[in-house]
Parts: sequence; C-alpha cells; structure tokens
Amino acid sequence: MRRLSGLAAIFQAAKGVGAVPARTAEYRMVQSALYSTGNNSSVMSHVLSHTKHDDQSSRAAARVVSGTMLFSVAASTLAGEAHAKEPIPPKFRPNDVVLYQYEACPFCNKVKAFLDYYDIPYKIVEVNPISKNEIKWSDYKKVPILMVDGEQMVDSSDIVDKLFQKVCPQVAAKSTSDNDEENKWRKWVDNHLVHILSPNIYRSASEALESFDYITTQGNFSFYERTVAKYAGATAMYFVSKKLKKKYNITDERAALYEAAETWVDALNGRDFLGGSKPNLADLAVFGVLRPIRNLKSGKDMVANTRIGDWYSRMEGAVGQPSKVQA
Ligand SMILES: N[C@@H](CCC(=O)N[C@@H](CS)C(=O)NCC(=O)O)C(=O)O
Repeated sequence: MRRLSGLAAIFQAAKGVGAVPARTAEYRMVQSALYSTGNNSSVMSHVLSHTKHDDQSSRAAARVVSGTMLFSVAASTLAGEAHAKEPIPPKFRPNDVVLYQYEACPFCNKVKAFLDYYDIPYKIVEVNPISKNEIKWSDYKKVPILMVDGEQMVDSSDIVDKLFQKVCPQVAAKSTSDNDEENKWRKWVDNHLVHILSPNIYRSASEALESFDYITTQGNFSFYERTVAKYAGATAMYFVSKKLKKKYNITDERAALYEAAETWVDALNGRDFLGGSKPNLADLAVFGVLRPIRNLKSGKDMVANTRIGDWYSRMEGAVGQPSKVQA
C-alpha cells in the first residue's frame, strides 16, 4: 500500500505537468521501473488500467526506465586496456548474434560479459518491458534471449553454458574439481549476489535519483520524458527496494554488499581470478552483474570499503570493450 500511495502521489504531481499522451508515458515509465522486482503484478495491473495510448514517446520513455533496475554504466566502466582477452576459436565464428535485453538486467549483463570477453560481435535489441513487442515471436517471455545464427538460447546460465561449449568444446567436456568451484560461485551470483544490488542502488532518495539520472541521460528523449522518468522512477524504486530488502532478509544493504564483495575476494584465495591466471565463468558472472553498478555510489563505496577493487580492475582489463556492433 505504501508503494501505491507513493506512486499515486507521483501520478498526481505529474498530471499537472503534461498532456494526455505524456501522462500515459508516466504510467508506463513507473511500471517499467518495477519490471524486474518479481512483485509487481498488482502495480502492473493498476498502471495498465490507466494506460490507453501506445504513443511513440511513451515507448521511448519506458525503454529509458526499463534499463534502470540496475542501470548500466557499462560504457563508463570499460576504460581498462584489453589484455588477456580470449580470441574466438576458428571453429566458432557465428555470423549473426543478437541479444534481446533490458540494458540494466543483471542476467543480460552476465551474457554480455561473456560475449565481450570472447570477442564475439553481437547486436542488441532493447526490449520494451511493457509491450515486449520485440520478443513477441518467442514463447519465452523473459530476457535475455540470444539468437545465434537463428538458434534461440534462453536463460543466462544456459546461454553461457551453450556458448562455452561452442567456444571451448574440450574444456567444456571435462568435469574437474575446478568445475565444482566455478559452478558453486555461478550459483552464488544468481541466488545471492543479484538480490543485494537493487536495495543498494535505490537505498536512499539521492542514490535512487543518481541511478535514474544516469540512465535517463542515455538515448534520445525529450526533457519532459527524462524528468518524469527520473523522479517517478526513482521514487517508485526507492519503495520497491525496501520491499526487496525485506523479501531477502537484508537488514543493512551496504553491509550485505560489502560482505558479498569480501566473500568473493576470500574465494579468490590469492589468485588473480577464480579461474587462476584467466577468468572463468564465475569471474565473468560476478563481473557482469557488478558492472552496471560500479560507477554508482554503491559501487564506489563497495570498492572503497572492501578488497574487491584489484580483482575488478583486472576483470575490466581482461573483458575489455564491448564487442557489440550496430544493429
Ligand atoms: N533465470 C533467468 C532470469 C531472467 C529474468 O528474470 N529476467 C528478467 C529481467 S532482469 C525478466 O525478463 N523478467 C520478466 C519481465 O520483465 O517481465 C536468467 O538467468 O536469464
């Protein structure tokens, strides 16, 4: 109820500012900001019941906010020199790789970290989280979806497994004790680490605004859309993050983030990467989900207050620039 009252206040405030199509955009933007909470059905239906128009601006605005759950600052965190990059083996040279994604989705960012590390060129299709028009052709209703030369792959961990089998078939076929360790930490990312992120990036009003401020600078949006996205989205996500905190039994979100970072450094046990001298799939998973928050206050605090910074810098160097190509 608290969340709905918060949203209602935003709607009321926004009503006084814009014309009808823009008002529709407000509902959609807030809705899309809630998309990945897993708890949003009541808010979704409330919002949808107010949504009549499907104008261009609302879709554009929705897309802006859709990336904001864990909004991506990937571009700005990719300053590192690319060394230790894995070349694509000659056997696996796909012609056409397309990633259907939400820009800030941690699962999508895991897949991107893999593609970037292995220098596999890919195109991105940003999915509208409300209409999902871009993935209407698929029975699978979540992102990421990866199309590799016409073959559909879904679920980030399955996608990474399938790609790894193509990229490194010999290594993928072997089952060693190293795999057990790698798998354990990949599961830790999905079951623990991802749940700590939203409560941190929307922890306070100023941090929620910081997150939305950055994402709304991406793309080509009107001043009005950007302003509504920033304030409505930040307010909504502030309340949603409190709910997530409760759901995952997090008492102090920063302490939980620091603890996770320290736990990861302990797991490295003095090695450059969990994989030894090169990143393995667990390194890529941890890096992928942290990359969107690295330049936010929470990411900076994490690096300042834990020992994760050195590993993170090594990963930036190893993963390098995105190998994404123009769609
Ligand atoms: N286990 C899946 C989880 C994917 C997932 O939950 N994706 C979210 C976005 S972060 C999603 O698409 N949710 C459904 C929706 O937005 O309607 C994976 O690893 O790919």
